[in-house]
Amino acid sequence: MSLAERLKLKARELGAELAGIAAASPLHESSAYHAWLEAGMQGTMDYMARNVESRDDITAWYPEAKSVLICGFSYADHTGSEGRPESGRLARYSVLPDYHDELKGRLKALLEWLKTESPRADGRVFVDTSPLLERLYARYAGVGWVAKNTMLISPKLGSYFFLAGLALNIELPADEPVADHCGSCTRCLSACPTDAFPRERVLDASRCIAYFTIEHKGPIPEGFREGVGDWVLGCDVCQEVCPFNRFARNGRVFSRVMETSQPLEALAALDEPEFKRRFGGTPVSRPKRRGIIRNALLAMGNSRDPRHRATLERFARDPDPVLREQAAWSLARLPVPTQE
Ligand code: B12
Ligand code: SF4
Ligand code: SF4
Repeated sequence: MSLAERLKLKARELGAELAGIAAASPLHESSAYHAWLEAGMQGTMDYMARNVESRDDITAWYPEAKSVLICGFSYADHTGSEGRPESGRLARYSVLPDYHDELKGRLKALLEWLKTESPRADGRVFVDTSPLLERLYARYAGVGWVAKNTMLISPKLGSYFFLAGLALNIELPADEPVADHCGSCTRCLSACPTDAFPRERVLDASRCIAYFTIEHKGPIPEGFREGVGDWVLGCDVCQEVCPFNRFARNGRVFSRVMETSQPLEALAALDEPEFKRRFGGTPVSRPKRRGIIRNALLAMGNSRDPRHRATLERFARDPDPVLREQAAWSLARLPVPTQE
């Protein structure tokens, strides 16, 4: 068996459902990324405009790179994420322990294994945060196709998987890219609650619920609040409607540590130590307690449930202007109380 085949096999042994190899060449689709930045679709995610030169050329990040191994790790969980009364929803990826450290550890172990198999081999691990267009390298590695909802979809596994990889200083044979299977389907484009796809394969992140609830620090712009619905962290709508997610399989690396449905009153009542205890070490901690409370107050308004009145009234007097304003907006959406 060739070194490339053994490497992919080892990746599977270490928990990856998918593994493929691409050449470490500059990407052909870089103009799409530059157009995206110029249109301001990154919103307040300023880091997306940094290290521009390496996102579409991995050799600017790791000059010795000759090939790129990309792995896909499933986080599917068939218990789903249906909304419940008085509750908000968390995206599927967020109810697990944070994937960055876990996958970094596995990819490091893979690199160590490779070094023993091929002593001149070396490389760098990347998981999400490195300035690389991971989905496009994954496309060239034959892991899946870049779909109309911009997700990388595997015909065998759907899209509920994380990407992680190795930039390698050795040349390995590249896999064949996977054909585009979206066909005439447009379900994801029409299902998006905030109309975040100006066209297929382009996501205006500054309109996406995942961006608002995770990355955006200030008040969520009024025009989008209704669309955010009951999402408290992230959003899975454009994946839930995708027919390829019927092929999703439960992953071997991650198991959920909490429910996707979380009572809104309990979220709003969290103090800092309790927030850390419940959500520390999971993606839910990313927007911090303040972000989660802002999102929970918004979901309360969208629920129009009068049982949230007392909490919203309390936050309408909060010293934090973002929480105060959000609570006032949500209060105005509750039914007017009837006089006894
Ligand atoms: C910034 C970011 C976000 C932003 C912006 C998302 C976006 N679509 O750009 C926000 C916060 C909104 C976000 C949301 C989510 N994210 Co995110 N995110 C990232 C991050 C860090 C960078 C993405 C990026 O570079 N965006 C810039 C745009 C321009 O790039 P792009 O979407 O890849 O777009 C390219 C294609 O559209 C392509 N293209 C355009 N037209 C055409 C035409 C053809 C024919 C082809 C082939 C290509 C093509 O060119 C573009 C640029 O080169 C990556 C990790 C990484 N380092 O890559 C994770 C990543 C993309 N996110 C991930 C996940 C899981 C999510 C969420 C599902 C989380 C959630 N449940 O809330 C959502 C999904 C939203 C969605 N539909 O994409 C995973 C996706 C795994 C997968 N199977 O695809 C990644 C890869 C993280 C990881 N390592 O696992 N995310
Ligand atoms: S994650 Fe949600 S808000 Fe973002 S593009 Fe997909 S459906 Fe739209
Ligand atoms: S819902 Fe349809 S168009 Fe959207 S990504 Fe899935 S197959 Fe492609």
